Amino acid sequence: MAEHETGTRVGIVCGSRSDFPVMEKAVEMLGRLEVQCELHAISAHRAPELLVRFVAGAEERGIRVFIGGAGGAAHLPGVMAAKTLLPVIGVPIPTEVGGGLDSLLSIVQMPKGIPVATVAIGGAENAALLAAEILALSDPALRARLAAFREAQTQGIEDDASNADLRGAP
Ligand code: RP5
Repeated sequence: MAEHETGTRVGIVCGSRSDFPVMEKAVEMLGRLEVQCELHAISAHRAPELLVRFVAGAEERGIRVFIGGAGGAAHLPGVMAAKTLLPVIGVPIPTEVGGGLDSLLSIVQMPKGIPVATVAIGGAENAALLAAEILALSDPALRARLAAFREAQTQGIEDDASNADLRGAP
């Protein structure tokens, strides 16, 4: 395995342990793709210094992409993005306000200058896939695993019993 394929490459932070059930789906997806990651609960407002410390030290430890998940006034991914030049992917955590619309707008509406690539509310799997696609730009083996994932996903739909009549159809 090439050196760049080993060690933690994705740093996942969420605002609270209560976000873990959503964000663990990102961990699981990255695991399927054999991408090492680490998951932390660090609130941007309750422990801002720790968050900044984590982000500042991450690149030196091999992290190349961040995923930040938060709910409510979800400033965490924006704060992370402000402190790094690595890409940051934001995951709006579902809440009781319109199913997480508060989180979505807080993350997606970053003012210009500091980008956060935002996925759907609760979209932790897509955040992981996007992180893997970014890493795959310089990792052909990971690109191949992503291609295999896509293929299996499509095959699963082809093989679904509801599509039996369509097999072999033009
Ligand atoms: C945010 O507040 C977290 O990201 C979480 O989604 C939300 C609620 O946090 P807890 O009150 O459950 O710690 O900071």
